[in-house]
Amino acid sequence: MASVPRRIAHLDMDAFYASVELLRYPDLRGQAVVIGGGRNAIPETLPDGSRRYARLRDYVGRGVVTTSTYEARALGVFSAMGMMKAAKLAPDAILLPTDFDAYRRYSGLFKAAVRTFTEQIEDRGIDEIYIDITNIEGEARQVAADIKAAVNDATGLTCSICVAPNKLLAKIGSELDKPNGLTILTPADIPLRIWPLPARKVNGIGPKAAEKLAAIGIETVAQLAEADLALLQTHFGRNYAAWLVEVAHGRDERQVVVSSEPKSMSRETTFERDLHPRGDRPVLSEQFTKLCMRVGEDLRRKGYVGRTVGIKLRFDDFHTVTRDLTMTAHTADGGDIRRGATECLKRIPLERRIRLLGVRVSALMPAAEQGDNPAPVQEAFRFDEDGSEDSQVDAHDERQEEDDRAEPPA
Ligand code: DCP
Ligand code: MG
Repeated sequence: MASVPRRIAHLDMDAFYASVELLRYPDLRGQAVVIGGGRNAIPETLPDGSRRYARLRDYVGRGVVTTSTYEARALGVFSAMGMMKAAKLAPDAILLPTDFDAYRRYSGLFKAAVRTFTEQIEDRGIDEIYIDITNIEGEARQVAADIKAAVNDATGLTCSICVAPNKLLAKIGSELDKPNGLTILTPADIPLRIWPLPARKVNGIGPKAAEKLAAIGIETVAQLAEADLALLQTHFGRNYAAWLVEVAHGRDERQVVVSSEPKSMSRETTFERDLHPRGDRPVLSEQFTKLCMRVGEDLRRKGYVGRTVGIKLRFDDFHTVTRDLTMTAHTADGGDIRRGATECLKRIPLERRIRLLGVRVSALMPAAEQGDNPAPVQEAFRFDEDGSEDSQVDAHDERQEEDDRAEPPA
């Protein structure tokens, strides 16, 4: 029984961080602009209202380019390039600082715009998603055009979309006509549009694999498609070799994995040795602060704020106690989290050595949906009272929320 062919779209925002900055500084449109400076790259507003921007040539330091406008790319300046090297190629390019909060906000806006079409969305990071548009009425080209228009209405930004039979081809395709691309790939397009590409354009063929392929004379996807399976197996093992052959023919059965909103984010630490609540106070205090700060970073990185703070303590007898506190406002600030967590801690009698300490923030919502709520204020932490003795304790963190960046081959 033949199933309906799938229509999978990959959407990737164009020069994302740079494009968000251009919304704020429209006078920079058409210019070579590089994102990646620190505070000293903040533009200065002059008395006449005009702005003075930092130039790449004046940059000193070890920073790297986060992204650049297409005008800067034309001069050879790309993501991850050292800023000093970039300055040699494009000394007149304008340098702006990064503002992750703004990028996260726009990320939330474009994703919300796509969600008005379908919930079948797989989040792949701040500026890209897969969308299963199989069940959306209309020609693929029209659906993609409608999505692009909705994204532009919501954000003022352009994106590139490819619609293909699977995720593999859609991902490769969204880069083919950047910026502002709208690409349709069918199986018939594979020889013409996919095979001429360098093998490393395939998501899952990293720099190392590309290098190994080159060493056996395989530079393009076409050459990979023609390669002898036995040869690939000797160099890459059975699984990866089989996967290479599949992708070279544009085959990929992976589903769009609809990302569910996380319910909570947490960090916890099991100590190398059980810690005494008073004798080891400085270490406990330090670890406690670290966990709170990390959870705050996790929340900010993923674009969430949370309202309920919880802690978990496991004692040396493995007895585990948790306490929760709901705060007056949502936050992603490590200091706020620590104040909330401190209140929780006060409600646990500390009579035994501590084996594990964990901090969790729940009742999450996307930071993009947060209004201008004031941050909650609470009191100080009781491990903090005094103590300067040092203690050799190595802790390891267990990330409970996993990154999903890599696309695992086969
Ligand atoms: N980014 C980063 N470090 C990198 C690459 C990218 O911090 N090495 C950030 C900045 C980008 C954003 O992630 O704006 C999205 O990455 P993309 O690879 O999609 O790059 P752009 O959106 O900037 O450009 P393109 O138009 O090629 O998609
Ligand atoms: Mg992009």
